[in-house]
Amino acid sequence: MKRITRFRMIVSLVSVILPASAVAAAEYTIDWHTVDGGGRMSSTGGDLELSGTIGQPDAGVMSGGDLELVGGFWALRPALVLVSTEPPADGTLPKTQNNIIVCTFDAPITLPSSGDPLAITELADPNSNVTSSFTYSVDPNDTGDPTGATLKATENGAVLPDLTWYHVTSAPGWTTVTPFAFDLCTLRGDAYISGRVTTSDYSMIKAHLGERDTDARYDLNGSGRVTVADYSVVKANLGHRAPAKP
Ligand SMILES: [Ca+2]
Repeated sequence: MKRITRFRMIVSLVSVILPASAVAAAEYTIDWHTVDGGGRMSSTGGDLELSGTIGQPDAGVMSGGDLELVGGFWALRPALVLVSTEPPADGTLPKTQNNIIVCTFDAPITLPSSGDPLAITELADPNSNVTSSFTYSVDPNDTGDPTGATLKATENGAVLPDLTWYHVTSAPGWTTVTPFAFDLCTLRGDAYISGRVTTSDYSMIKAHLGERDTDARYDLNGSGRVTVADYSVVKANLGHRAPAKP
């Protein structure tokens, strides 16, 4: 009797495994696998400690190309981490309209299913809110990042007053990223991120005259193209400095 039962079990297992192998061979292959009996510590007593979870199969995140597998009872998808911003923290937004904020993460991002990914307020007035004054997009191309790990926030026209500090944070609803915060100041004409508008900002424009790039920092009037008209933004704001942070 026992032999028959065991035989039936083997037949059942083979019948489950074969179709799966056929499917895997069609498009994907699994080069190796393990079935582990435990992992993760959880129990201690005196000098003894027991680490174990029954049926814990390979906790962790595995990835290859565009595919990712999160396995095991204990596995959690690690929150993405902000790697850099453009402008950098405490940098300046130089345009008269359509300023751009770019946030680059350590892996491809997914925007929240509802609501904006960032929350933006005036630094001096936490109750203010200009979040909806920006359009947010995952930006796989404009910044030259093919992985989709960048968020681009584009000011909708001319909204932000000049010489004003803003506080930028991840929105509470954007739970797939590690919370972050940084500050920026509007300073029209500061093509060089020097914190002051000087004649050297002219040369930045001159070096890029004629380029069409909506993200360009030296497109100071936010027209989408660098032209001699951008000189006038420098001229109109010469000598301006970013004010001290509130
Ligand atoms: Ca322009």
